[in-house]
Amino acid sequence: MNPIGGRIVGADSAHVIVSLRKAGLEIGRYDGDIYVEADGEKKTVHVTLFIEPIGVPQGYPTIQQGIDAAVERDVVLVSSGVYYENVTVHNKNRLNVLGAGAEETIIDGGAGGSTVTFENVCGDSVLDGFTIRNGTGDYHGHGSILGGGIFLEASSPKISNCVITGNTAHWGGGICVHGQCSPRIVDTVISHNEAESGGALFFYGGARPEVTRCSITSNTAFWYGGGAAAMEDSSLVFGNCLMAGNSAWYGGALYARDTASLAAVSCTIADNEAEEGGSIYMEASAFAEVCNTILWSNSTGSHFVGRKLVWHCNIEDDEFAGAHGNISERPRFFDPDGPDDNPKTYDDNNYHLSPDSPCIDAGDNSAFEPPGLDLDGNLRIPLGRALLTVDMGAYEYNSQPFTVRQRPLNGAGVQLIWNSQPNDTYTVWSCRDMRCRHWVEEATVHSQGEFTSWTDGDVTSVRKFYKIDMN
Ligand SMILES: [Ca+2]
Ligand SMILES: [Ca+2]
Ligand SMILES: [Ca+2]
Repeated sequence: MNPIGGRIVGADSAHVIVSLRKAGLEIGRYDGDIYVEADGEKKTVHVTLFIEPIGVPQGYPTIQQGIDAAVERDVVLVSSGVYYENVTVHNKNRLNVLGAGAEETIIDGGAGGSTVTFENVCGDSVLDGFTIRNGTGDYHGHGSILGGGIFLEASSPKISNCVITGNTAHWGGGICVHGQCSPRIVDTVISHNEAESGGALFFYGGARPEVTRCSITSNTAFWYGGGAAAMEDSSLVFGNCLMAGNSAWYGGALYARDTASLAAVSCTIADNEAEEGGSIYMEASAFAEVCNTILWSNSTGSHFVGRKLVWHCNIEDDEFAGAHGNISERPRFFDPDGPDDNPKTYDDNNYHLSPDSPCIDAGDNSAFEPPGLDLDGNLRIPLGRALLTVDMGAYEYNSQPFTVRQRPLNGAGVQLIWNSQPNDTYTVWSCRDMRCRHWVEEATVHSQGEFTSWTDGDVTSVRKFYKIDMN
Protein backbone atom coordinates (compact mmCIF):
# COMPACT_ATOMS: atom_id res chain seq x y z
CA MET A 1 0.00 0.00 0.00
CA ASN A 2 1.29 3.41 -0.92
CA PRO A 3 1.60 5.86 0.79
CA ILE A 4 1.74 4.42 4.29
CA GLY A 5 1.74 7.96 5.70
CA GLY A 6 1.82 11.57 4.57
CA ARG A 7 1.03 15.19 5.25
CA ILE A 8 -0.86 17.87 3.36
CA VAL A 9 -0.42 21.41 4.65
CA GLY A 10 -2.46 24.56 4.04
CA ALA A 11 -5.47 23.32 2.13
CA ASP A 12 -9.22 23.61 2.79
CA SER A 13 -9.85 20.16 1.41
CA ALA A 14 -7.54 17.32 0.66
CA HIS A 15 -7.61 14.61 -1.90
CA VAL A 16 -5.96 11.46 -0.63
CA ILE A 17 -4.90 8.87 -3.17
CA VAL A 18 -3.99 5.46 -1.87
CA SER A 19 -2.71 2.94 -4.38
CA LEU A 20 -2.43 -0.76 -3.69
CA ARG A 21 -0.59 -3.55 -5.44
CA LYS A 22 -3.07 -6.40 -5.65
CA ALA A 23 -0.64 -9.15 -6.65
CA GLY A 24 -0.01 -11.44 -3.72
CA LEU A 25 -3.19 -10.51 -1.86
CA GLU A 26 -5.63 -13.28 -1.05
CA ILE A 27 -9.15 -12.93 -2.37
CA GLY A 28 -11.48 -11.61 0.30
CA ARG A 29 -12.37 -8.68 2.47
CA TYR A 30 -9.79 -6.44 4.14
CA ASP A 31 -10.52 -3.87 6.78
CA GLY A 32 -8.26 -1.05 7.85
CA ASP A 33 -8.20 2.48 9.22
CA ILE A 34 -6.78 5.69 7.78
CA TYR A 35 -5.94 8.26 10.46
CA VAL A 36 -6.46 11.90 9.55
CA GLU A 37 -5.53 14.97 11.55
CA ALA A 38 -7.06 18.32 10.51
CA ASP A 39 -7.05 21.63 12.46
CA GLY A 40 -5.76 19.79 15.50
CA GLU A 41 -8.61 17.30 15.37
CA LYS A 42 -7.94 13.59 14.90
CA LYS A 43 -10.31 11.46 12.85
CA THR A 44 -10.39 7.83 11.82
CA VAL A 45 -11.66 6.81 8.41
CA HIS A 46 -12.57 3.15 8.20
CA VAL A 47 -11.76 1.57 4.85
CA THR A 48 -13.05 -1.77 3.55
CA LEU A 49 -11.35 -3.30 0.57
CA PHE A 50 -12.68 -6.27 -1.40
CA ILE A 51 -10.32 -8.27 -3.57
CA GLU A 52 -12.63 -10.00 -6.02
CA PRO A 53 -12.06 -13.20 -7.99
CA ILE A 54 -11.92 -13.31 -11.76
CA GLY A 55 -15.42 -14.24 -12.88
CA VAL A 56 -16.22 -16.33 -15.94
CA PRO A 57 -18.32 -15.45 -17.86
CA GLN A 58 -19.11 -12.26 -15.87
CA GLY A 59 -15.68 -10.65 -16.16
CA TYR A 60 -14.23 -12.71 -19.01
CA PRO A 61 -16.32 -14.67 -21.50
CA THR A 62 -14.08 -17.76 -21.61
CA ILE A 63 -12.15 -19.74 -19.02
CA GLN A 64 -8.97 -19.27 -21.06
CA GLN A 65 -9.33 -15.49 -21.04
CA GLY A 66 -9.88 -15.60 -17.29
CA ILE A 67 -6.75 -17.70 -16.78
CA ASP A 68 -4.72 -15.46 -19.08
CA ALA A 69 -5.73 -12.43 -17.00
CA ALA A 70 -4.86 -14.12 -13.70
CA VAL A 71 -1.74 -13.53 -11.64
CA GLU A 72 -0.28 -15.59 -8.83
CA ARG A 73 -2.79 -16.35 -6.03
CA ASP A 74 -5.71 -15.36 -8.22
CA VAL A 75 -8.97 -17.25 -8.25
CA VAL A 76 -10.77 -17.89 -11.52
CA LEU A 77 -14.38 -18.57 -10.61
CA VAL A 78 -16.31 -20.29 -13.38
CA SER A 79 -20.11 -20.17 -13.17
CA SER A 80 -22.47 -22.98 -14.09
CA GLY A 81 -22.68 -23.82 -17.76
CA VAL A 82 -21.07 -25.77 -20.57
CA TYR A 83 -17.84 -24.24 -21.87
CA TYR A 84 -16.63 -25.52 -25.24
CA GLU A 85 -12.94 -24.87 -24.82
CA ASN A 86 -9.48 -26.35 -24.68
CA VAL A 87 -7.96 -24.65 -21.66
CA THR A 88 -4.22 -24.27 -20.99
CA VAL A 89 -2.57 -23.11 -17.78
CA HIS A 90 1.04 -22.28 -18.59
CA ASN A 91 3.73 -21.22 -16.11
CA LYS A 92 1.27 -19.95 -13.51
CA ASN A 93 1.57 -20.94 -9.91
CA ARG A 94 -0.81 -20.71 -6.99
CA LEU A 95 -3.81 -20.32 -9.22
CA ASN A 96 -7.22 -21.67 -8.25
CA VAL A 97 -9.55 -22.52 -11.11
CA LEU A 98 -12.88 -23.32 -9.54
CA GLY A 99 -16.11 -24.52 -11.10
CA ALA A 100 -19.50 -24.53 -9.42
CA GLY A 101 -19.33 -28.33 -9.02
CA ALA A 102 -18.96 -31.18 -11.48
CA GLU A 103 -22.70 -31.31 -12.17
CA GLU A 104 -22.86 -27.59 -12.82
CA THR A 105 -19.74 -26.55 -14.69
CA ILE A 106 -18.67 -28.56 -17.70
CA ILE A 107 -15.64 -28.08 -19.92
CA ASP A 108 -16.18 -29.84 -23.24
CA GLY A 109 -13.03 -30.18 -25.34
CA GLY A 110 -15.06 -30.53 -28.52
CA ALA A 111 -12.84 -33.42 -29.68
CA GLY A 112 -10.21 -30.76 -30.43
CA GLY A 113 -7.29 -31.87 -28.24
CA SER A 114 -6.85 -32.18 -24.48
CA THR A 115 -9.69 -30.46 -22.66
CA VAL A 116 -7.35 -29.06 -19.98
CA THR A 117 -3.55 -28.77 -20.11
CA PHE A 118 -1.18 -27.71 -17.32
CA GLU A 119 2.42 -26.91 -18.28
CA ASN A 120 5.12 -26.05 -15.75
CA VAL A 121 2.71 -25.33 -12.93
CA CYS A 122 4.14 -26.24 -9.54
CA GLY A 123 2.12 -27.18 -6.47
CA ASP A 124 -0.50 -25.00 -4.78
CA SER A 125 -2.62 -24.69 -7.92
CA VAL A 126 -6.10 -26.17 -7.82
CA LEU A 127 -8.59 -27.36 -10.42
CA ASP A 128 -11.84 -28.05 -8.57
CA GLY A 129 -15.46 -28.69 -9.37
CA PHE A 130 -15.64 -29.42 -13.10
CA THR A 131 -16.80 -32.11 -15.46
CA ILE A 132 -14.06 -32.52 -18.07
CA ARG A 133 -15.25 -34.33 -21.17
CA ASN A 134 -14.90 -34.88 -24.89
CA GLY A 135 -11.13 -34.35 -24.95
CA THR A 136 -8.98 -36.15 -27.50
CA GLY A 137 -5.43 -35.33 -26.36
CA ASP A 138 -2.55 -33.68 -28.15
CA TYR A 139 0.86 -34.61 -29.57
CA HIS A 140 3.64 -33.51 -27.23
CA GLY A 141 6.68 -34.60 -29.20
CA HIS A 142 6.46 -38.23 -28.08
CA GLY A 143 4.81 -39.62 -31.19
CA SER A 144 1.65 -40.36 -29.26
CA ILE A 145 -1.47 -38.42 -28.49
CA LEU A 146 -1.49 -37.80 -24.74
CA GLY A 147 -4.04 -36.92 -22.07
CA GLY A 148 -7.55 -36.93 -23.49
CA GLY A 149 -9.22 -35.08 -20.65
CA ILE A 150 -6.20 -33.56 -18.90
CA PHE A 151 -2.51 -33.43 -19.79
CA LEU A 152 -0.02 -32.44 -17.09
CA GLU A 153 3.52 -31.59 -18.17
CA ALA A 154 5.85 -31.16 -15.18
CA SER A 155 2.89 -29.86 -13.20
CA SER A 156 1.62 -30.67 -9.74
CA PRO A 157 -1.83 -29.17 -9.32
CA LYS A 158 -4.45 -30.62 -7.04
CA ILE A 159 -7.37 -31.89 -9.10
CA SER A 160 -10.37 -32.30 -6.82
CA ASN A 161 -14.11 -32.87 -6.96
CA CYS A 162 -14.06 -33.38 -10.73
CA VAL A 163 -15.70 -35.87 -13.07
CA ILE A 164 -13.45 -36.85 -15.96
CA THR A 165 -15.47 -38.77 -18.50
CA GLY A 166 -15.83 -39.52 -22.18
CA ASN A 167 -12.27 -38.65 -23.22
CA THR A 168 -9.86 -40.53 -25.52
CA ALA A 169 -6.13 -40.54 -26.32
CA HIS A 170 -3.31 -42.94 -27.13
CA TRP A 171 -1.88 -42.62 -23.61
CA GLY A 172 -4.09 -41.58 -20.69
CA GLY A 173 -7.69 -41.34 -21.85
CA GLY A 174 -8.67 -39.42 -18.73
CA ILE A 175 -5.38 -37.92 -17.52
CA CYS A 176 -1.76 -38.23 -18.69
CA VAL A 177 1.06 -36.99 -16.46
CA HIS A 178 4.63 -36.57 -17.69
CA GLY A 179 7.78 -35.43 -15.94
CA GLN A 180 9.12 -34.89 -12.44
CA CYS A 181 5.99 -33.77 -10.67
CA SER A 182 3.62 -34.85 -7.96
CA PRO A 183 0.02 -33.94 -8.74
CA ARG A 184 -2.77 -34.97 -6.39
CA ILE A 185 -6.04 -36.30 -7.73
CA VAL A 186 -8.63 -36.30 -4.97
CA ASP A 187 -12.37 -37.00 -4.62
CA THR A 188 -12.70 -37.37 -8.38
CA VAL A 189 -14.61 -39.76 -10.63
CA ILE A 190 -12.72 -40.97 -13.71
CA SER A 191 -15.03 -43.09 -15.85
CA HIS A 192 -15.82 -44.08 -19.42
CA ASN A 193 -12.50 -42.94 -20.89
CA GLU A 194 -10.56 -44.84 -23.56
CA ALA A 195 -6.95 -45.14 -24.62
CA GLU A 196 -4.42 -47.54 -26.11
CA SER A 197 -2.69 -47.53 -22.70
CA GLY A 198 -3.90 -46.09 -19.40
CA GLY A 199 -7.65 -45.95 -20.02
CA ALA A 200 -8.20 -43.57 -17.10
CA LEU A 201 -4.65 -42.57 -16.10
CA PHE A 202 -1.16 -42.74 -17.59
CA PHE A 203 2.06 -41.73 -15.84
CA TYR A 204 5.64 -41.63 -17.12
CA GLY A 205 8.92 -39.74 -16.91
CA GLY A 206 9.24 -39.66 -13.11
CA ALA A 207 5.68 -38.70 -12.23
CA ARG A 208 4.80 -39.22 -8.56
CA PRO A 209 1.04 -38.78 -8.29
CA GLU A 210 -1.18 -39.44 -5.31
CA VAL A 211 -4.66 -40.63 -6.17
CA THR A 212 -6.98 -40.42 -3.17
CA ARG A 213 -10.69 -41.24 -2.77
CA CYS A 214 -11.28 -41.60 -6.50
CA SER A 215 -13.69 -43.86 -8.37
CA ILE A 216 -12.01 -45.23 -11.46
CA THR A 217 -14.67 -47.20 -13.32
CA SER A 218 -15.57 -48.39 -16.82
CA ASN A 219 -12.40 -47.21 -18.52
CA THR A 220 -10.87 -49.14 -21.40
CA ALA A 221 -7.33 -49.55 -22.65
CA PHE A 222 -6.61 -51.58 -25.76
CA TRP A 223 -3.17 -52.63 -24.46
CA TYR A 224 -1.98 -51.70 -20.97
CA GLY A 225 -3.77 -50.64 -17.78
CA GLY A 226 -7.53 -50.20 -18.07
CA GLY A 227 -7.48 -48.03 -14.94
CA ALA A 228 -3.90 -46.80 -14.85
CA ALA A 229 -0.55 -47.47 -16.52
CA ALA A 230 2.82 -46.40 -15.15
CA MET A 231 6.06 -46.42 -17.12
CA GLU A 232 9.72 -45.46 -16.72
CA ASP A 233 10.49 -44.47 -13.10
CA SER A 234 7.03 -43.26 -12.12
CA SER A 235 5.73 -43.99 -8.66
CA LEU A 236 2.00 -44.15 -7.96
CA VAL A 237 0.08 -44.21 -4.71
CA PHE A 238 -3.61 -45.06 -4.66
CA GLY A 239 -5.47 -44.68 -1.38
CA ASN A 240 -9.15 -45.35 -0.64
CA CYS A 241 -9.98 -45.78 -4.33
CA LEU A 242 -12.49 -47.94 -6.18
CA MET A 243 -11.37 -49.52 -9.45
CA ALA A 244 -14.17 -51.47 -11.11
CA GLY A 245 -15.21 -52.46 -14.59
CA ASN A 246 -12.00 -51.36 -16.28
CA SER A 247 -10.52 -53.47 -19.06
CA ALA A 248 -7.27 -53.91 -20.97
CA TRP A 249 -5.16 -56.61 -22.59
CA TYR A 250 -2.58 -56.48 -19.75
CA GLY A 251 -3.68 -55.25 -16.31
CA GLY A 252 -7.44 -54.72 -16.12
CA ALA A 253 -7.13 -52.18 -13.32
CA LEU A 254 -3.40 -51.38 -13.06
CA TYR A 255 -0.26 -51.94 -15.11
CA ALA A 256 3.38 -50.97 -14.56
CA ARG A 257 6.63 -51.53 -16.44
CA ASP A 258 10.26 -50.38 -16.39
CA THR A 259 11.21 -49.33 -12.85
CA ALA A 260 7.77 -47.96 -12.02
CA SER A 261 6.35 -48.70 -8.60
CA LEU A 262 2.82 -48.82 -7.46
CA ALA A 263 1.16 -48.82 -4.06
CA ALA A 264 -2.51 -49.48 -3.43
CA VAL A 265 -3.76 -48.99 0.12
CA SER A 266 -7.38 -49.51 1.17
CA CYS A 267 -8.70 -49.93 -2.35
CA THR A 268 -11.42 -52.08 -3.84
CA ILE A 269 -10.33 -53.59 -7.16
CA ALA A 270 -13.23 -55.61 -8.54
CA ASP A 271 -14.80 -56.73 -11.80
CA ASN A 272 -11.92 -55.62 -14.00
CA GLU A 273 -10.97 -57.60 -17.09
CA ALA A 274 -7.80 -58.43 -18.97
CA GLU A 275 -6.26 -61.24 -20.97
CA GLU A 276 -3.33 -61.18 -18.51
CA GLY A 277 -3.57 -59.76 -15.00
CA GLY A 278 -7.30 -59.17 -14.49
CA SER A 279 -6.55 -56.87 -11.57
CA ILE A 280 -2.86 -55.92 -11.78
CA TYR A 281 -0.05 -56.69 -14.22
CA MET A 282 3.52 -55.76 -13.31
CA GLU A 283 6.35 -56.31 -15.79
CA ALA A 284 9.45 -57.98 -14.35
CA SER A 285 11.30 -54.82 -13.28
CA ALA A 286 8.28 -53.05 -11.73
CA PHE A 287 7.08 -53.50 -8.17
CA ALA A 288 3.73 -53.33 -6.39
CA GLU A 289 2.80 -53.00 -2.73
CA VAL A 290 -0.80 -53.70 -1.92
CA CYS A 291 -2.43 -53.73 1.48
CA ASN A 292 -5.87 -53.51 3.09
CA THR A 293 -7.24 -53.99 -0.40
CA ILE A 294 -9.90 -56.23 -1.90
CA LEU A 295 -9.00 -57.79 -5.26
CA TRP A 296 -12.04 -59.76 -6.29
CA SER A 297 -14.01 -60.93 -9.30
CA ASN A 298 -11.43 -59.68 -11.75
CA SER A 299 -11.31 -61.83 -14.87
CA THR A 300 -10.21 -65.38 -14.28
CA GLY A 301 -6.83 -66.85 -15.09
CA SER A 302 -3.92 -64.77 -13.87
CA HIS A 303 -5.33 -62.18 -11.51
CA PHE A 304 -2.23 -60.42 -10.34
CA VAL A 305 1.03 -60.86 -12.25
CA GLY A 306 4.48 -59.66 -11.23
CA ARG A 307 6.65 -58.76 -8.23
CA LYS A 308 4.63 -57.68 -5.27
CA LEU A 309 4.24 -57.38 -1.55
CA VAL A 310 0.70 -58.13 -0.45
CA TRP A 311 -0.60 -57.97 3.10
CA HIS A 312 -4.00 -57.81 4.78
CA CYS A 313 -5.74 -58.19 1.43
CA ASN A 314 -8.74 -60.23 0.41
CA ILE A 315 -7.45 -61.64 -2.82
CA GLU A 316 -9.01 -64.19 -5.08
CA ASP A 317 -5.83 -66.14 -5.50
CA ASP A 318 -4.78 -69.05 -3.28
CA GLU A 319 -1.09 -68.19 -3.46
CA PHE A 320 -1.53 -65.38 -0.93
CA ALA A 321 -4.23 -66.61 1.42
CA GLY A 322 -3.29 -67.55 4.96
CA ALA A 323 -0.09 -65.51 5.25
CA HIS A 324 0.58 -61.86 6.10
CA GLY A 325 -3.05 -61.33 7.08
CA ASN A 326 -4.30 -62.16 3.60
CA ILE A 327 -7.57 -64.00 3.11
CA SER A 328 -9.39 -65.41 0.11
CA GLU A 329 -13.09 -65.33 0.94
CA ARG A 330 -16.06 -63.91 -0.90
CA PRO A 331 -16.05 -60.27 0.23
CA ARG A 332 -19.86 -59.98 0.35
CA PHE A 333 -20.24 -56.61 -1.24
CA PHE A 334 -23.54 -54.90 -0.43
CA ASP A 335 -24.97 -55.00 -3.98
CA PRO A 336 -22.21 -55.63 -6.54
CA ASP A 337 -24.57 -55.61 -9.53
CA GLY A 338 -26.37 -52.49 -8.34
CA PRO A 339 -30.09 -51.65 -8.33
CA ASP A 340 -30.32 -52.53 -12.02
CA ASP A 341 -29.15 -56.10 -11.23
CA ASN A 342 -26.72 -55.92 -14.14
CA PRO A 343 -23.11 -56.60 -13.08
CA LYS A 344 -21.80 -55.07 -16.34
CA THR A 345 -23.19 -51.60 -15.66
CA TYR A 346 -20.69 -50.39 -13.11
CA ASP A 347 -21.90 -46.89 -12.30
CA ASP A 348 -24.67 -48.18 -10.01
CA ASN A 349 -22.77 -51.17 -8.58
CA ASN A 350 -22.38 -50.94 -4.82
CA TYR A 351 -19.09 -52.24 -3.39
CA HIS A 352 -19.79 -51.29 0.23
CA LEU A 353 -19.44 -54.18 2.67
CA SER A 354 -22.36 -56.25 3.98
CA PRO A 355 -22.60 -56.85 7.74
CA ASP A 356 -21.29 -60.40 7.30
CA SER A 357 -18.29 -59.45 5.15
CA PRO A 358 -14.99 -61.11 6.15
CA CYS A 359 -13.25 -57.84 5.21
CA ILE A 360 -14.62 -55.99 8.25
CA ASP A 361 -11.86 -55.28 10.81
CA ALA A 362 -9.46 -57.47 8.80
CA GLY A 363 -7.02 -54.74 7.70
CA ASP A 364 -3.78 -53.58 9.25
CA ASN A 365 -3.94 -50.29 11.15
CA SER A 366 -0.21 -49.73 10.85
CA ALA A 367 -0.25 -50.14 7.09
CA PHE A 368 -1.05 -46.55 6.57
CA GLU A 369 -0.34 -43.62 8.83
CA PRO A 370 -2.50 -41.75 9.35
CA PRO A 371 -5.63 -43.77 8.57
CA GLY A 372 -7.28 -41.04 6.51
CA LEU A 373 -10.89 -41.08 5.38
CA ASP A 374 -12.61 -43.75 3.32
CA LEU A 375 -14.10 -43.26 -0.14
CA ASP A 376 -17.27 -41.82 1.40
CA GLY A 377 -15.21 -39.34 3.45
CA ASN A 378 -15.96 -41.24 6.67
CA LEU A 379 -13.58 -41.95 9.52
CA ARG A 380 -11.68 -45.21 9.27
CA ILE A 381 -11.36 -45.75 13.01
CA PRO A 382 -14.53 -44.30 14.43
CA LEU A 383 -15.13 -42.13 17.40
CA GLY A 384 -14.35 -43.75 20.73
CA ARG A 385 -13.38 -47.05 19.22
CA ALA A 386 -9.69 -46.59 18.76
CA LEU A 387 -8.97 -50.24 19.52
CA LEU A 388 -10.92 -51.40 16.51
CA THR A 389 -9.33 -52.28 13.24
CA VAL A 390 -9.54 -50.80 9.81
CA ASP A 391 -11.47 -52.79 7.17
CA MET A 392 -10.20 -54.05 3.85
CA GLY A 393 -11.40 -52.15 0.81
CA ALA A 394 -12.32 -48.58 -0.11
CA TYR A 395 -15.32 -48.33 2.23
CA GLU A 396 -15.22 -48.70 6.01
CA TYR A 397 -18.24 -50.62 7.28
CA ASN A 398 -20.65 -48.76 9.54
CA SER A 399 -18.34 -45.79 9.98
CA GLN A 400 -19.06 -42.26 11.03
CA PRO A 401 -18.76 -39.02 9.16
CA PHE A 402 -16.02 -36.63 10.09
CA THR A 403 -17.81 -33.72 11.74
CA VAL A 404 -16.63 -30.36 13.02
CA ARG A 405 -18.49 -28.24 15.56
CA GLN A 406 -17.86 -24.54 15.98
CA ARG A 407 -18.20 -22.83 19.36
CA PRO A 408 -17.95 -19.05 19.80
CA LEU A 409 -15.93 -18.03 22.89
CA ASN A 410 -17.66 -14.77 23.89
CA GLY A 411 -15.33 -12.38 22.15
CA ALA A 412 -12.23 -14.51 22.64
CA GLY A 413 -12.39 -16.16 19.24
CA VAL A 414 -13.84 -19.42 18.01
CA GLN A 415 -13.18 -22.98 19.10
CA LEU A 416 -13.40 -25.85 16.62
CA ILE A 417 -14.01 -29.38 17.90
CA TRP A 418 -13.98 -32.51 15.77
CA ASN A 419 -14.10 -36.27 16.22
CA SER A 420 -10.62 -37.56 15.58
CA GLN A 421 -8.66 -40.74 15.12
CA PRO A 422 -5.50 -41.72 17.00
CA ASN A 423 -2.17 -40.52 15.61
CA ASP A 424 -3.72 -38.27 12.98
CA THR A 425 -2.45 -34.80 12.19
CA TYR A 426 -4.87 -32.16 10.99
CA THR A 427 -4.47 -28.94 9.10
CA VAL A 428 -6.93 -26.17 9.92
CA TRP A 429 -7.75 -23.79 7.08
CA SER A 430 -9.79 -20.63 7.06
CA CYS A 431 -11.51 -18.77 4.29
CA ARG A 432 -12.86 -15.24 4.19
CA ASP A 433 -14.91 -15.62 1.06
CA MET A 434 -16.60 -18.93 0.37
CA ARG A 435 -17.27 -18.06 -3.26
CA CYS A 436 -13.57 -18.45 -3.92
CA ARG A 437 -12.85 -21.21 -1.45
CA HIS A 438 -9.50 -19.54 -1.07
CA TRP A 439 -8.14 -21.34 1.97
CA VAL A 440 -5.39 -19.96 4.18
CA GLU A 441 -3.53 -22.34 6.46
CA GLU A 442 -4.12 -21.55 10.14
CA ALA A 443 -2.52 -24.37 12.10
CA THR A 444 -1.30 -27.94 12.24
CA VAL A 445 -2.90 -29.87 15.11
CA HIS A 446 -2.07 -33.36 16.39
CA SER A 447 -4.84 -35.70 17.46
CA GLN A 448 -5.84 -35.25 21.09
CA GLY A 449 -7.83 -38.51 21.25
CA GLU A 450 -11.50 -39.05 20.49
CA PHE A 451 -11.94 -35.32 20.07
CA THR A 452 -9.49 -32.69 18.99
CA SER A 453 -9.96 -28.97 19.35
CA TRP A 454 -8.31 -25.80 18.18
CA THR A 455 -9.06 -22.18 19.02
CA ASP A 456 -8.80 -19.28 16.63
CA GLY A 457 -7.95 -16.31 18.81
CA ASP A 458 -8.11 -13.91 15.88
CA VAL A 459 -10.93 -11.63 16.98
CA THR A 460 -11.81 -9.49 14.01
CA SER A 461 -15.07 -8.34 12.59
CA VAL A 462 -14.45 -10.49 9.54
CA ARG A 463 -16.40 -13.72 9.50
CA LYS A 464 -14.26 -16.72 8.71
CA PHE A 465 -15.17 -20.14 7.45
CA TYR A 466 -13.11 -23.17 8.43
CA LYS A 467 -12.20 -26.57 7.11
CA ILE A 468 -10.02 -29.31 8.48
CA ASP A 469 -7.90 -31.68 6.42
CA MET A 470 -6.49 -34.90 7.64
CA ASN A 471 -2.84 -35.03 6.63
CA1 LIG B 1 -28.74 -55.70 -7.43
CA1 LIG C 1 -25.16 -52.50 -12.40
CA1 LIG D 1 -13.34 -51.49 10.98
